[in-house]
Parts: sequence; structure tokens; C-alpha cells
Amino acid sequence: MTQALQPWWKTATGYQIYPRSFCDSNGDGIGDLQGIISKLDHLRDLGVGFVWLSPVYASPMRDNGYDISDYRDIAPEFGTLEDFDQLVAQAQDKGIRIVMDLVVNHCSSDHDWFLKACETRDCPEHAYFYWRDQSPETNGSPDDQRACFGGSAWTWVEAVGRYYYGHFGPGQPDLNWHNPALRHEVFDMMNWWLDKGIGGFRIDVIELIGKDLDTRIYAEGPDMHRFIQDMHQACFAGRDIMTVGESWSAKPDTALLYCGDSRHEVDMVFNFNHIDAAWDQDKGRFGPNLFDLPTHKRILASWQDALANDGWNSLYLSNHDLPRPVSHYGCEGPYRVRSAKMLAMTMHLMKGTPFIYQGEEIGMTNAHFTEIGQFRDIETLGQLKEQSARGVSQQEFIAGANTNGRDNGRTPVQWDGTKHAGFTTGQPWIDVNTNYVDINVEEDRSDPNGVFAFYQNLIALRGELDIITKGSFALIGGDDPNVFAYERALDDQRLLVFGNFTDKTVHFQMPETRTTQGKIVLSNLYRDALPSGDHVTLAPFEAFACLLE
Ligand code: TEU
Ligand code: CA
Repeated sequence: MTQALQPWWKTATGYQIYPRSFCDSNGDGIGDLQGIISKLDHLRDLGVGFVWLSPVYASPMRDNGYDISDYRDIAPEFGTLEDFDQLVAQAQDKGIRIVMDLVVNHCSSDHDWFLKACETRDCPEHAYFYWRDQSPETNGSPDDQRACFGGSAWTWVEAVGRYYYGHFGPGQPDLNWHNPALRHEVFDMMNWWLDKGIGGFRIDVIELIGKDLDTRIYAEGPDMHRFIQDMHQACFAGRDIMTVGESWSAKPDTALLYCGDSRHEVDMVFNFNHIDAAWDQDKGRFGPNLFDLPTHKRILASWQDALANDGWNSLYLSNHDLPRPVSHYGCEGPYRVRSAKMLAMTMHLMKGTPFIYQGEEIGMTNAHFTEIGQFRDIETLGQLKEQSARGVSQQEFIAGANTNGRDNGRTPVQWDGTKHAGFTTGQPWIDVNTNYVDINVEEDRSDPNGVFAFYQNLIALRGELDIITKGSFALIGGDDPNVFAYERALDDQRLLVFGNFTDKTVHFQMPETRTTQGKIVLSNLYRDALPSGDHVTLAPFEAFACLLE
């Protein structure tokens, strides 16, 4: 049965670039657009079809660009609009689309809209934001809502005699999406970028744009889907683009409301169910890592089931807010390379679009900072203040931040073994991981059995086997504590995928005795066939995929 041609973003693999840490072309210690342009061949060789480019708009960089002060200009430290147009054109020549990060739940407190709004109540821009008057019962601030990055979510502005709302903090005032004039400004700006030929948008914290502060509903508010449908109608309809909304609230039973084909909202969501399931209830990401494989597998499988016949999954383990996968789920020691490959295979061979985060393709590890002064992330430093006030020691906090803090993924990409890992000829804005001499692109790519080569094969396999993008998904042995195994099926083909998440040799019970051997299509160790019988023995962090026809 011939199936309809799939849109490009269902067969492509994505690659996220955090521009500040990717590659510095002018020696100021900060990555930039020309640095990205200089590395496009690395991305072409890898085989990715699009880049998710974290924000490069003008910004005071309090949150490294997730606080935008001019939506229609490039931050000077990243380059110019001409550099951006050059990036889009040169990437396109290499078959790579540029998907931009769109942060419109909030802007920067340095944005002209906000500066005007703070001067007088009598300008249209004042109503682009959420304001509250002094509330006597709480002797000042309208309520005790805490901001994500520490402190109160409400900040006083003397000139207008009111408090404004900043979900993340005072430097990132929330935009009032209930105001049609604000929505129009945003949609107009989005179309300006889309008309420049970008491949789409990753939309930051999309679940927050429908917030209702009167009823204190912050995520997935009553108007969220209406606003996303407005956005789709105004900007996405009729364009050959990809849109993915970041939602920390989406669940399998709400997923289709965002990305169901008939919803005309976004194509995919980044959900975080498999991420924050391992977070401490009280300390969140700054607590211990509570990872449990059966829970992890069950969550991933629930998303595969929810979007089996409609909508589409994003597949990822890391991004600019998360720790490095080999450190968090795999092994930094003798099995680093093998565990990096296992993690990649078990994520990429599920149904959905995989996203590789910069450095993941060579198995970069967490930062392991030793001093508070090495941390740069606004959230980490905000939480340090809050947790210190609660008596948490610096050493205890550093341990938590090194486990799950956002700086782990923001140390510069390690290109080679020269000073600062070839990232910059200047002083890097954040320390380069000290293991760069051994772990870098040049070193890894020189190894035919390196992580990069494995990702190349994995991405190439996606293009060769329709079963990967079209087949059904079924978890095998969901309760097994060591192995993530699943079966993909398409017509009379089966693809069995196995990944051992431990540093031990383990035996995995097959659900039924298999007589056929099948063909190993990818493995991170040598293996020539799937053994017949009722179990499989897997070496530490071994992974393989076997095609049965
Ligand atoms: O992140 C959403 C976000 O809230 C996460 O930062 C998460 O809730 C928090 O780290 C929990 O510990 C997006 C961007 O990815 C992030 O980089 C921005 O800082 C944030 O929104 C604000 O724009
Ligand atoms: Ca630079």
C-alpha cells in the first residue's frame, strides 16, 4: 500500500544549536552566526535536515537570548541580519533548513514595548503586559506567586504605580496574549521571519501563552489553544514549514490537542514527562537524579501510543536546558562511546522526529564545575540564592547543579584538542569542559567507530527504512529494569530494537521464542544475528536493531 509522501520534517533529523556555545568566529569568546556558517559542512556530513537555532535576536542576554529586546534584529554579539540571511542561504545549499526559536510568552524588560509601558498607562503598549495594582491584603505585591528563576513573579513600577507579571523573573515580563493588538504584533513579526525563508519555529513555553492570572491558571490556560490556532491561521497555514511547541505541561491525553492533524495548531510538541519524572518533587532539577528505566520506558511508550495514528512525536534526551545524556543516563567512563550510541539508537528508532543537541553527536559530557563562579545560568544562580537562604550549602548546591543544571549543556562545543577546544581564540564566556583534549569533534570523527560515525549511520538508516518513520511501536518487556526493547512493525516487516541501560551483562526475556534470526541493521558492538530462543544476552550498554522480514 503506497502511503502518502511524508512532510520533510517527519523524515528529517533535527540538530539544535545554542549559538552562544557553538562556534566563535571573531575571538570575543561568544559563539556567533559566522561561526555556525563555518561549521555547516559538519552538519551536512552528519546528515541532519534542519537546525533548531536557539534565539539570536537582540537581547540583553540575561537569559542568553530567551529575553528578546528586538524581535526584528540580530544580537550584535551573534552578528547581523545579513549574516543571518547568509546562514539561511548557505544551509539551504547543503539541504539544511533553519528553524528559529520563538520566545513570545514574554519579552525582555529592555524591549521598547515594555519601556513605553512603564512610562505611562496611557499607551497601547501598556496593555501588552499583565499589571496589578497594590493589594492591601498582601501588603504590596498582588500575590505570592514565585518566579521560575527566583524571587516574586510581580515587580513594582513606580512611574505607573502598578506591579507587572514576569513568570520567569523581572527581566522577562509576560506578554498579554489576551490583547488582540499584541497578538497582531507577534504574528506580523513571525511572518516577517517566515518570508525570509526560515524552515519554521520552535515555540518557547507555548503552554504559558493562555495563562489566566485571575484564576491563577498559568499553564494550558483556557485560551491557549485558541491563541495557537490564531497563530496557525495567521502564520503557518499554507507554508511548507515545521512548528514544534515546548510544553512542560503536555501529557499523552492532551498531546493531540496541540498536534492532531485536524487541530491546525503545531506539528509537534516537546513534552518533558520523561525528563521531570526523574526530578525531586521538592528541589526539582536541583535535587538528586531519580531515574528509573521502567518509568522512563512507560512514559516514552505512552507518547508513542498517544500519537500512533495522528499528530507526531519529537524524540530527544537533551537540549540547552538539560544535562548531557551520557552523563545523565549512560556512562562517562569506559562505556562512554558505547552508551552514547545506545542512547541515540533507542531514541532515534522510535516513531517521531529525533533532535540531536550540539555535542551529543560526539558524546560530550556534563561540566562538573567545582566553583560557584563557573556557573552562568540565570536559573541556577537564582536557585542558588533561594536554596542558600534555606540553608543549603554551596557544595550541596554545586552537586545538584552539576547533576541537572542547565550549564551542563551550555559549555562550548569541543571541536579539537587545541586551546579552548577550538571554540574560540579568545576567552570563552563559560569554561570549556576540561575533557576536551580527549573528547572533541576532530578526535571522534577520526574514529570509524566513533559516536559521530554511528549517528551518521543512524540518520542514514532513517532514510533507508520506511519502517522507522511509518511503522507502529510496541514496547517489549516494559518492566525489565535494565533493557529498553521495542518492536516496530510495517506490513510484513518487523524491526526489533534493544538497548542495555546498565554497565552489566544482562539477559533479556523475549515475549515468545523466536526462530527467525533476522538481519542486524545497526549495532554498537559486533553482532551478526539475533539469537533464536527465548532470551537475548546483552553486554554492558550494548544496543542493536534487527530487521525481520
Ligand atoms: O524553558 C522553559 C522552562 O521553564 C525551563 O527552563 C524549565 O521550566 C526550568 O528550567 C525548570 O527547572 C524555556 C527555555 O528553553 C529556557 O532556556 C528559558 O530560560 C525559558 O523557557 C524562559 O524563556
Ligand atoms: Ca563571537
